[in-house]
Amino acid sequence: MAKKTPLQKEAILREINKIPVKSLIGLIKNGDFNLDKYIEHDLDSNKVEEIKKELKIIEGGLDKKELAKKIYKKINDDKMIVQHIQRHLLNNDVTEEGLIENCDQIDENILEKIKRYEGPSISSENNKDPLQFGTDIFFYGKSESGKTCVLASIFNYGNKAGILIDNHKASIKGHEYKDIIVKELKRGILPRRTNASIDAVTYISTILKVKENDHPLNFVEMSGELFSNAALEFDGLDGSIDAHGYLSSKNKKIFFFVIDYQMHKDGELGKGKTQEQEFNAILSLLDDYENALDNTHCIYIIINKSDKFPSDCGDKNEFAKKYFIKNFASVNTNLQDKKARRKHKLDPKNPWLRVQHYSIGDFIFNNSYLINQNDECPQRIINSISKHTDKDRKDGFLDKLFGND
Ligand SMILES: Nc1nc2c(ncn2[C@@H]2O[C@H](COP(=O)(O)OP(=O)(O)OP(=O)(O)O)[C@@H](O)[C@H]2O)c(=O)[nH]1
Ligand SMILES: [Mg+2]
Repeated sequence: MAKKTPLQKEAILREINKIPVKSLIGLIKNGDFNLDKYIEHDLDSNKVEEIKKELKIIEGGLDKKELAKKIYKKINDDKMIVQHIQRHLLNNDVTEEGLIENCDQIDENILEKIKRYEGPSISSENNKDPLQFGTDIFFYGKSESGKTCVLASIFNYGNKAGILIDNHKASIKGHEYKDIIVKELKRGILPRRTNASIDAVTYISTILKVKENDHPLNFVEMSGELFSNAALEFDGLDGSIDAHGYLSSKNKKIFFFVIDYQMHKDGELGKGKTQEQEFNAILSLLDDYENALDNTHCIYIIINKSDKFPSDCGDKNEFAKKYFIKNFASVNTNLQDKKARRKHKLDPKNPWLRVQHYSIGDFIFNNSYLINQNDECPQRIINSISKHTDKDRKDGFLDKLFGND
């Protein structure tokens, strides 16, 4: 077998846990890698054991000190996630004292958190209830752009501030899901990827109370992959964008287009369309839902993960606006065009299009563990939503809800 090129090696190490053990052994025999390299790149421990057995590598044969050094470096370079650090600790690849001594971010307190870390425990499930009367809030954006995190952070802040009250008459499954992701977020644990199936599309019904006014809201949770699949299907037959008919409901709407700043800055390395291409595709699909757009209070462009903005970026919302206009020019033109076409229907006091930065807080360990929650972002967004939905009150929307008309 010909030796792998450095690029091929890099690709293999990136996807190490997807490669069959047999091939991994072949690569060692071929002289491309040694087992240390695999361990350093977080190969699952059971696979490591299999390889050791096969190659009769005995414990102690590996240079433990060298391996530990590489692990500490990876942690310090912010390239290792909390689950992998925990596993290296369990495998005795590193010691507790070694972590504290050699890793800048790890002290006694963080070490305890690593030891006690448990992954996220729940996935969203369709709640089967029909959508409640209120304003529906949709999140669109690529997988991993941070939609579920934004949702959890809004609820976390809203509950803490006492302004989001569960509407238990509906969306029981949605509430169960929301309660758990919020509880876990408080402990630094981030939600798992939302399943890319219509069945995982759910909503959480809540009442936003501002100045003793009630604003009923339905937050719709959906996976980015489902959104990507919808963006690929242009024949109009694909129902994923209108899962459970939520998009075509008569309710008023708010859209969050979540743009992953970090993904864009890193060069959109993932497979499939870029974020810009996907948003344009989604906007074309939304053309089939004229009513939804006509009934839309606001489209928020969320430039997400703003904790990764340059430290000298100045005002984050200004930076986000400029970033969007410069780097997502075609999406901006597309949206401006949609806005111009319904100019006469729009609320002159509240912009139909808003660009906002968002960050759920401060992270450590390659964005896998949240150490501080940001309250400013959810507060600003909730405030803004309440201004848009205030118009519903003036239009008698709530009277309809409570049957007073
Ligand atoms: N730096 C930073 N990273 C974030 C932030 N929010 C989310 N992340 C990272 O992005 C990852 C994905 O977040 P999710 O909310 O699960 O993404 P999603 O868009 O819901 O993904 P799908 O469910 O697959 O569509 C998280 O696990 C974090 O690592 C943020 O504010 N800042
Ligand atoms: Mg999600």
